[in-house]
Amino acid sequence: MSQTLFTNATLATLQGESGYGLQAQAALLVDGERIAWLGDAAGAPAPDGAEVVDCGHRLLTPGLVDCHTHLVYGGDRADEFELRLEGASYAEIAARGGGILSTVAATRAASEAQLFAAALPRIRALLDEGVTALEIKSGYGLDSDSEIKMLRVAERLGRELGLRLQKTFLGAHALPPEYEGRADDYIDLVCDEMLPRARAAGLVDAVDVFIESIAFSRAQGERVLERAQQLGLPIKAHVEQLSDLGGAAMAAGRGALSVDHLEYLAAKDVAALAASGSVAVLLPGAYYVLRETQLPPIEALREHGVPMALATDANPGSSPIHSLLLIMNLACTLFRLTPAEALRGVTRNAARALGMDGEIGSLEIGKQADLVLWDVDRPAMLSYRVGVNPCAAVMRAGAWHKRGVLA
Ligand code: DI6
Ligand code: FE
Repeated sequence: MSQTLFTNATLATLQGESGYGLQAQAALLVDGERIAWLGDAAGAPAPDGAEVVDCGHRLLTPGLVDCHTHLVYGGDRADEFELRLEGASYAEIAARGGGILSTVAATRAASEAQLFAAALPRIRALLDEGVTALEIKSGYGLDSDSEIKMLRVAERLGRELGLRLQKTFLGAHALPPEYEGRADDYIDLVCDEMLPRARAAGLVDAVDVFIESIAFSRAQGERVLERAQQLGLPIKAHVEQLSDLGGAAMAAGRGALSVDHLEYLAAKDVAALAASGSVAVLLPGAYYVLRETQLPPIEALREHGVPMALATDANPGSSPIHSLLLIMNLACTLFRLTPAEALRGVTRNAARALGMDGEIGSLEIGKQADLVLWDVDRPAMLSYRVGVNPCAAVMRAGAWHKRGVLA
């Protein structure tokens, strides 16, 4: 088994409950797929045959985790972007059959090969900035075959790129046109046919729902989550993005891995989140693109100790963003997260939002060796700049995927 010793590194371990878990003049040993040792460089083991990498005081962090994406879809929504600039709102466009539904039409029409080819450059953009694990949702198919098609594409992306990937079934993302006026019937279809079929095909790692005025009610969302739990699947939910329907407290009360968006989360529900252990996944990209002005209750989340994660929400409508570094900057600039909270949000807490924190998300002995070496000397540099990619080298499960400055 191959061994790699990183020496002369500045580690952001993300150990502990807050901060970076910084260790200067440190070393880290990878043995096979795992982290075998880390600590003061002076005391580092020097196994025979290990490749030694002198990091030159650069920053070494866990691989980044993008815990909420809609990366697989057909078409694009550049035209809608123009319409919004002419004054139409996201909700108006959705009500006219545009928005999510235009992506549904394009996704249904696309072949698996076309969806795969379209998703590849998007996912590559993420990987190029140090993402080593991610989540991909369905939700633009809205019938059994098309949802399964999307999930198969996600599965193939993970397999061919050698990524740790969570496939999330989001059949209840929007009401398909053929069910207009019959939302409860569609929820029956999701619960009785779509979800069980996708699961039987081995394509579902978690289940999500969109609880919102332009999507499904809290009661409808809860039916889907209940069914998911009957099938033994972890749950999560899009909640309180455009209005407060009380979805976060409901989903958290059922033990959701995460509740996502949260701009309209009521102060009274923050305590419920804290008690549940669900991760609050913040999506500042959608907030930015939609020019939202209602801020999520960051201070209350912080005070109650609710773990906050960040994700791209990469999707063709509300967040055509494929840069987790930009998301970190937006979270600091728009949501006033600290750079330490931002880094924790795309590593440790994002891993927790996927239920994978036992394996990835921090630099700890025994965890999978998903590592990024950055061409910077301090972690705040990652959130501070926009448009420079300092990702110098990436290791996933002990194997090199990018060598940059080390080539
Ligand atoms: N909230 C979002 O921000 C995305 N989905 C969701 O439930 C938007 C999806 C889209 O506009 O295509
Ligand atoms: Fe989303």
